[in-house]
Amino acid sequence: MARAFVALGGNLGDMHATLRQALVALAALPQTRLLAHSRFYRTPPWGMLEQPPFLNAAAALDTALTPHELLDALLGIERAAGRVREGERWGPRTLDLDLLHIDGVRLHDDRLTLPHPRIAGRAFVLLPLAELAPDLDLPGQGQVDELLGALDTSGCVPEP
Ligand code: PH2
Ligand code: MG
Ligand code: MG
Repeated sequence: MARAFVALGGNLGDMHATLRQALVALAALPQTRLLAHSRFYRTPPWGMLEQPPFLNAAAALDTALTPHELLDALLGIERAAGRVREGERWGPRTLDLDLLHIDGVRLHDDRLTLPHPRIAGRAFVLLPLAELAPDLDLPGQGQVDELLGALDTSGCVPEP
């Protein structure tokens, strides 16, 4: 089993229902245990500004799936949530599941880079991740709570 961290996000449709359903789907993955999830945060759009606010969260898993098996499983959950892969990069989506990190794994190929290369600088990823693993060291980027400390998080609001 390896500890894995996944970012959840979406800004179309009923995002609360979509994120809750995604957590149920993560918990149901084979050879996998959902350990914890963060609160849900309403966050300002990053990258492409002219789109609705996002709902973001993070989850911690223990899994015996390989990194690519886990990636394929995440893509399957996105598709089941009605994700259509077209339109602009960083544009609106019903559900985005990004594999952030797997303990002990560094890899780079045409499908997957681990750790996810763009965690640093993204409050919408680091804020929920810091609830689960503030001390986590992301090889090549830094420690989660230190990366978060360098950012302005004032636009990110946890849902009650
Ligand atoms: N995802 C993106 C682009 N911009 N902004 C926020 N706030 N949250 C996201 O999850 C997000 C984004 C592409 O994956
Ligand atoms: Mg993403
Ligand atoms: Mg993605």
